[in-house]
Amino acid sequence: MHEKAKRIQQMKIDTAAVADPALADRLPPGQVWTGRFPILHEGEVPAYDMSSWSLRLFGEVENERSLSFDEILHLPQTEVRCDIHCVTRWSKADTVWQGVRFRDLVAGLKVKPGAKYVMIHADPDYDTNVPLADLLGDQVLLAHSYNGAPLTPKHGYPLRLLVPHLYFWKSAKWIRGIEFMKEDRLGFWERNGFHAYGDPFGEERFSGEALPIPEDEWVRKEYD
Ligand SMILES: Nc1nc2c(c(=O)[nH]1)N[C@H]1C(S)=C(S)[C@@H](COP(=O)(O)O)O[C@H]1N2
Ligand SMILES: [Mo]
Repeated sequence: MHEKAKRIQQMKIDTAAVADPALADRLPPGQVWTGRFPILHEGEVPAYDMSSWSLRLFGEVENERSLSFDEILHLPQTEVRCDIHCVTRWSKADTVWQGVRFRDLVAGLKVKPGAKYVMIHADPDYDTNVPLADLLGDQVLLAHSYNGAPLTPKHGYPLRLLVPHLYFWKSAKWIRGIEFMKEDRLGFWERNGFHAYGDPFGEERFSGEALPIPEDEWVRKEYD
């Protein structure tokens, strides 16, 4: 096992799922399972007046538009069960989310053929870039609920992205805009040293030199 993961396991944290050998091949290198749900973000948790909230869809599309929350709830609804993997080394197995598939959301937009990348815009001042092809899969959701209940404010109420196959910083909370782009641009963490793509199984944590994130940092953060 990865040395760092082993040391983390030896810390007295809730790693109930770690002992389950059935999960072993689902754990990316350098990660440790947690039964908790850590809360991580930059800045303050935003508060919303839902009558003025909207999700703006723009850039390389024929039909730019803004959707109200109500319109999103009227799109086809999907449930996704997935593992999630944060670059600060925690992974959580079998999380269950409800929302609208990204591809169902963009179905009516007429995305232009030149659009190859997407910038997800989120509050407060957060953005992250993902290749368009990665967002079209079965498991990519605009999630409004977790375990059948609306997202809590700290986990992204009213709407967050869920891209389970990439590190969890790509799963922006409090999303407000989806921008379709011809060329790739870097988002917030990607400009600050994180990998542009972020495949957990390839351990694509950083774009250059490893950032000095203590391996047990997440254990000291808030969680529920
Ligand atoms: N808007 C916004 N979304 C964000 C972040 C952030 O700072 N701002 N942090 C990301 C990171 S690094 C992680 S690990 C996850 C954490 O989500 P959680 O708090 O629901 O566990 O949110 C991601 N989405
Ligand atoms: Mo993260």
